[in-house]
Amino acid sequence: MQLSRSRELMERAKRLMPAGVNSPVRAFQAVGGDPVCIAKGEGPILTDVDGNSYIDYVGSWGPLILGHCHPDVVHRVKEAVGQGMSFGAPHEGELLLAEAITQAMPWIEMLRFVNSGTEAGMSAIRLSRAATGRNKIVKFEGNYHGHVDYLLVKAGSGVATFGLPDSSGVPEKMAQDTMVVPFNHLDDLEGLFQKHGQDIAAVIVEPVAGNMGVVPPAKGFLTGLREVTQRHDSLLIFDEVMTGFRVSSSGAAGLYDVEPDLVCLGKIIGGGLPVGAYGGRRELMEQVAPLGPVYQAGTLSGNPVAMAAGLATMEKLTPDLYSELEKKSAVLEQGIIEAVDRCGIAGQVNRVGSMLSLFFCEQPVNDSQTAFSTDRALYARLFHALLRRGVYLPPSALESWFVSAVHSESDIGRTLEAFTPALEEALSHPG
Ligand code: HOZ
Repeated sequence: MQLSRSRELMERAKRLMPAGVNSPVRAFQAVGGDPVCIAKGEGPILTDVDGNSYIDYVGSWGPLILGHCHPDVVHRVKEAVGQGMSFGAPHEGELLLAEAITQAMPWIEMLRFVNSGTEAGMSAIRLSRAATGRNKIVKFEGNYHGHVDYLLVKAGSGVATFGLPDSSGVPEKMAQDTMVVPFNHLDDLEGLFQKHGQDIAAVIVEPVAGNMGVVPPAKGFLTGLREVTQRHDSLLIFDEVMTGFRVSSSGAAGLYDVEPDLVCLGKIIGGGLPVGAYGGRRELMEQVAPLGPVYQAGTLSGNPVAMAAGLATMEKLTPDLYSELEKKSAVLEQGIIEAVDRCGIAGQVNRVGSMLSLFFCEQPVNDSQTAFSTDRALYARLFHALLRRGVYLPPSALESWFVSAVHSESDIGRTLEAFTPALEEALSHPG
């Protein structure tokens, strides 16, 4: 495999950007080696600057449910660019996307567009504190809600990948109102509420955890969260940045039939361009400036090009698309389970719709403790063995894989053909 151009570009990039990247997990440190530098994406395929092609299961970390460069999305983006890159003023595109989102998720009566999932989480927390007059928030171990100071506590994604329990540079004071409990352990949450219930503004959760690998909610966990928060007049915030329009046409809230008070969105609603949103019940959202006292703003918020990409993507999300995604993701899951069995090792595939991940361990993975104690070195070797065979997985065992609508049967078939030899290779060169 020729990677000389990738290596040359990464060497130059490392002098100018930390590890040569603009988001930590991309640096491949969790799997070793240097990242491949991407030249283009088309459908389910990524091509690097040396001309190597890969079947892509990262999908830009979730937004690309329609694959790379879907012609209709590209067309609408081009059209929007021709009308102006940014207005800093209201325009029809943001209204149309807001209508599409609120129709699909009726528990979002009003919303505000922002530019990233981090901003969405940060703003939803601010609003929950203002609305309840309380300061404390509860998050779950291994859940990731962006890189705002007080949410970088026992977080997932890169924070977990690099074993940083809390980020340096976050003053203790900033995190003192953040309380953390294990994901899927309702009893611990109950205990916390017994003690601090009257001080807790909100519980924020990834309803399907996707930043410690994929960890589905245990039966009754989400309804339990709803019940406990309601009983204590605290708010329930679903961080659906990853799951929104991914696990179903109405996200995890729709899939599990639990209505949160506030929802954070991102990824798919921007169709591959930078967009986030937070929204929920009208009386809560009416507290956001300028209607209410909760300040939050952004020069590029509701950007017309990003709104066009998001809307073009949303328009393609039909029931058929979700049932096709489910079918192919199930085939992929089954094929991986068979490959793992064939190799005589222990592995678990966790999957919700088109989000999945593979953990090398004996026991079911249902919280951060089980997710963090799997054989990540084996995952790293499998990652490289598959990369050499033209399959691009997330470069960390603690991230979700994403199947897109344009992965064909043959893409899934080629992936599975590569899987057993790749796993055998990974197992034959331990350490
Ligand atoms: N934290 C993101 C995935 N969980 C990674 C984003 C990126 O590296 O682009």
